[in-house]
Parts: sequence; C-alpha cells; structure tokens
Amino acid sequence: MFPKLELYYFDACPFCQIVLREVKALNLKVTYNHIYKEPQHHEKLYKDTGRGTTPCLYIDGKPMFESADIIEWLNDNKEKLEKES
Ligand SMILES: N[C@@H](CCC(=O)N[C@@H](CS)C(=O)NCC(=O)O)C(=O)O
Repeated sequence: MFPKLELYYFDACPFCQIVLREVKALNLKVTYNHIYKEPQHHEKLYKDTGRGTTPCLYIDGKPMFESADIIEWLNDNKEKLEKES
C-alpha cells in the first residue's frame, strides 16, 4: 500500500512551486488541494495544524511543512511512492 500524499498549495506561492516542480520531476501521484480555489482545504489546514502555511504535504494524513523538508522526504522515499500513470 502506497502512502497517500496530499499537497496543500496555491499557485502564487513560490515555495509551493518548488515542491510542485519536484513532484512532477519524480512523477509522483499526489492529490492537489488548492487552499483558495477550494476554501475547505484552507479551513482543514488551519483546523488540523493551527497554521495556514503552504506548502504542506499530508503523508497518510500527517502534515509536513517546509518545502526543503518535503522535498527531502520525497526524494528519500521516492522508491516507495505511487507514480503518476
Ligand atoms: N519556509 C517555508 C516558507 C513557506 C511560506 O512562507 N509560505 C507562505 C506562502 S508563499 C505562506 O503560507 N504564508 C502564510 C502563512 O505562513 O500563514 C517553506 O519553505 O515552506
């Protein structure tokens, strides 16, 4: 079973763009939760973490902040992650 990845992001966030680029480069399957196009995602992020900071990657429901940490985790775990078909 692959870990479920959900990225909370918005387009104009430069740190999100760095993570999005890495997700594409690694060809990973990720659910994209845009926090402004779909405000329920912003609300959930705040409810779960007390912050609205993006990017935030949920890994099996556990939030991880910090673009550099997210990118490091993706690379460390890429062999175990589901690829985009
Ligand atoms: N050091 C963080 C910076 C993240 C950051 O500053 N994100 C901005 C958007 S570009 C943000 O969410 N600011 C609003 C907030 O922190 O509530 C990272 O690299 O992920």
